[in-house]
Amino acid sequence: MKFARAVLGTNNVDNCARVCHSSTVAGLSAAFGSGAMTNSINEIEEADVILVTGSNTTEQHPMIGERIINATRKGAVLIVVDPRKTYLTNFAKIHLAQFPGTDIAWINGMMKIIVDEGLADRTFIELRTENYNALVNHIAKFSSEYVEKITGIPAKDLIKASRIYARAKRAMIIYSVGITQHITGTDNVLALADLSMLTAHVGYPRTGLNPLRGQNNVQGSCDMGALPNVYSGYQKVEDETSRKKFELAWGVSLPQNPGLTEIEMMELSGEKKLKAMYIIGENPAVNHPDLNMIKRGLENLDFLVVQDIFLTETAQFADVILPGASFAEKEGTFTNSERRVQWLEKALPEIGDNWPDWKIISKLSERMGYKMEYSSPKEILEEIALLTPIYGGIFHDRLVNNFGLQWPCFDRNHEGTPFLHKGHFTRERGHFTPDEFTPPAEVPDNEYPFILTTGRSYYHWHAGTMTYKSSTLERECKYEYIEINPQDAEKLKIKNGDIVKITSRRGEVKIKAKVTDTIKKGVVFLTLHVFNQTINLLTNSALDPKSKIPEYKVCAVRLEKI
Ligand SMILES: Nc1nc2c(c(=O)[nH]1)N[C@H]1C(S)=C(S)[C@@H](COP(=O)(O)OP(=O)(O)OC[C@H]3O[C@@H](n4cnc5c(=O)[nH]c(N)nc54)[C@H](O)[C@@H]3O)O[C@H]1N2
Ligand SMILES: Nc1nc2c(c(=O)[nH]1)N[C@H]1C(S)=C(S)[C@@H](COP(=O)(O)OP(=O)(O)OC[C@H]3O[C@@H](n4cnc5c(=O)[nH]c(N)nc54)[C@H](O)[C@@H]3O)O[C@H]1N2
Ligand SMILES: [Mo]
Repeated sequence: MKFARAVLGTNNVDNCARVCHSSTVAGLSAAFGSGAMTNSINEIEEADVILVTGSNTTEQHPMIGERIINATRKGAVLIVVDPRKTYLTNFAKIHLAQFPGTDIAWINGMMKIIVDEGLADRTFIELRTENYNALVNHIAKFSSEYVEKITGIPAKDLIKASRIYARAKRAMIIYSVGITQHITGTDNVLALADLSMLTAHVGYPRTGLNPLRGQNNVQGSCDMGALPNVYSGYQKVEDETSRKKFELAWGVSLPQNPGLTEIEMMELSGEKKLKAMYIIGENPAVNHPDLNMIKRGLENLDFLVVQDIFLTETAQFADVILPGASFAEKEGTFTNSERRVQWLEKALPEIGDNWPDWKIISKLSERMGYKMEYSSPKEILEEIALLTPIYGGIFHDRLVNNFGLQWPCFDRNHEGTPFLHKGHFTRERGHFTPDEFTPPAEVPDNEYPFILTTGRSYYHWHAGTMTYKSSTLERECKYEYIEINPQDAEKLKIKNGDIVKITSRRGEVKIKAKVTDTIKKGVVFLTLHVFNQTINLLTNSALDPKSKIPEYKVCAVRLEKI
């Protein structure tokens, strides 16, 4: 039953809840009481200032990237904080290039400048927040010079960016997994939340904190409780009233303690302490950190079920493979980054023996002795509305032939919510959380002198399970590269196109070099879609203790030309 709870109503179940934005859910929930994009996507074009950090928006969220560019054409000032010169930096007034893993330092530094220069919004702080004094005491040591030493961001640029952000009437922060995939992921998010509250840049239209979610239905998966500590709508497993409600509705008794996250499960399985796993719509054998550890975990299971639309690398470890139907072969809802629940019609008949995920799960449950008698996703949505206050007014007939509804949408008469925290936060007062700067789990040393940061490119999707099948994409992008700064390349005598061996404490990978000044000196960048190679042999599975997100964005490596 616990598993069924995790996937009810999600159309394309994915693990993104854990690997991309668990820190967002933990961080924003602690600060505001709700962990989601506070504004709507269309509001971006009307902002006065946009601060983008840890998001390569034009490549990874192109529709949103376009709106940011449109905003700058209408006069908005853009600030980009990213270790790489992303395409967006062409439109930015300021680009701050920090070392990966140093975000808390520059955010605390900005807050100190804002407080020292009297740019904090005292009325907002007084009326809507708590714990301000603790924050002010804590940030005192983050002088711009100290921050420059940690981050590599010139003090004068940080001061300039702080003034622009604080003085704006309507300022938005946009971030993605460059912020969350760190051992301090939750603290990074909390620091951004503090920055937005300090300047009253949250709780209004065109003004807020906006995590861009990854997979097409990751927001929906989180909303439906595909996290080990909550039921749908972020109702806590540990909260007795919530639990009793679900027990009553489902006629079973439910566990009182939160479950485990995926990396924790893999580690336990590696130690032979976990016996079976059921993996739906994800491919950990390629996409997850420290792959030798992950493979040990998969191999040591007594029983593994994989449910996917393709025969993945992970499926090679499976005892049973269940063929799911793709998005086009089924109907149901997707919830996007701006909390918008949209209905998708079925476009194709089911191919071969494929079944929609909800049907496979229901039938499996029945065979295991618990009847799940849903006739369609429409009916599942009715159960969601019944048990999930923020989805309380979301029904099939309200979603068809329109653009859907944005939660919270409490009842049938509720129109949905374009922006969050109007008048008050979900938790009444916004909570300032002083955050300590902690270096990444692995920092460069003599043996491994470079910081490796990983991410994606425009052309492919993670392991390429789906995109490697497209000849157009193959034509556009034949190779992936490791990006190296020209000064570093010169020292190592590496030229464009040379094959480079990259070694970390966990593994090695060989790949072509791209010498480019879009990357900061001392830092190298790899995408995770390298055909026939698994770059996650290199990455570190160190976890954020608060959200259990792995530190994909920083590990230490050595480079050799071969
Ligand atoms: N084409 C394509 N689009 C995708 C995907 C895909 O695979 N292909 N995947 C989807 C998914 S699941 C996700 S989660 C999103 C991710 O979307 P993004 O987060 O935009 O993608 P990434 O490339 O992982 O990293 C974003 C940026 O973080 C920067 N960065 C690296 N280290 C740090 C750091 O320490 N601090 C900060 N502030 N920034 C840092 C990188 O330089 C990069 O520009 O993309 C989604 N969209
Ligand atoms: N080094 C490094 N590693 C990373 C990251 C990084 O930045 N750096 N980012 C991490 C992030 S943010 C993410 S989200 C993960 C992505 O990791 P995964 O979620 O493992 O990535 P995908 O390759 O998108 O896998 C999705 C799987 O779902 C299947 N699928 C698609 N539609 C359906 C469906 O309707 N039903 C079923 N049953 N299956 C379906 C696809 O065939 C595919 O095998 O990678 C993480 N790994
Ligand atoms: Mo993601």
